[in-house]
Amino acid sequence: MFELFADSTPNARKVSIMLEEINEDYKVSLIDIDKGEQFSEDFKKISPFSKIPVLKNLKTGESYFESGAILIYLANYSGDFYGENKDLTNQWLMIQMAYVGPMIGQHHQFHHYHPGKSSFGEERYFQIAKTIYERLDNHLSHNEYLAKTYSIADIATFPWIARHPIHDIGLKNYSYLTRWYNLIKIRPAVLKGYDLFKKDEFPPLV
Ligand SMILES: N[C@@H](CCC(=O)N[C@@H](CS)C(=O)NCC(=O)O)C(=O)O
Repeated sequence: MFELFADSTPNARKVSIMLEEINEDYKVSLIDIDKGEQFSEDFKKISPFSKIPVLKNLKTGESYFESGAILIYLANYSGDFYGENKDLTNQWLMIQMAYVGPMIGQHHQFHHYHPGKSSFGEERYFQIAKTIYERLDNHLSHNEYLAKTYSIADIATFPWIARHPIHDIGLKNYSYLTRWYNLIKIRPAVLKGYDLFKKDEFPPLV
């Protein structure tokens, strides 16, 4: 049994999707980041940088921060979804953690949440997000999944691409990335994990 400290964000959905994929029981505790709940002293004890998600193993009392580290922990814990080749999975997981998430996150800030503040920021991160779509599309033109078989690398990347309506890049123009997105979007565990607060939230259609 696990407790997931989360809000409705892509980084949190990585973990709820993985927990559904490995069929683990979990409860979700809301840390409302719009209200600044991530900065409470109690939460800082389990999340030194005041970030969600955090996962707590209620049997051992151990807690884990950083979504990529949590996915690796759960893959090792369950013996599943590390893919056929761990080294390859790690590479695609790390590019998500170090680049895809942070860059698309900046694109969300400049393009969607705070437009008009910086044309430099808007243009820079729009171009970077577009390049990410192009590179993923190219890789997926000759690979079914990011690391050959469905793995934590796909689970980490999917919730970021699922925010495609606010990216305004046009996911439908990237046919291989769309094929991959649609393949993952219909997995029962993905549908359940995506709706982590049971508010009838679905991955958006392309
Ligand atoms: N690298 C971290 C990033 C976590 C992260 O940025 N979480 C965001 C929500 S998706 C957050 O907690 N934002 C609140 C804040 O920055 O104050 C991870 O993947 O776990």
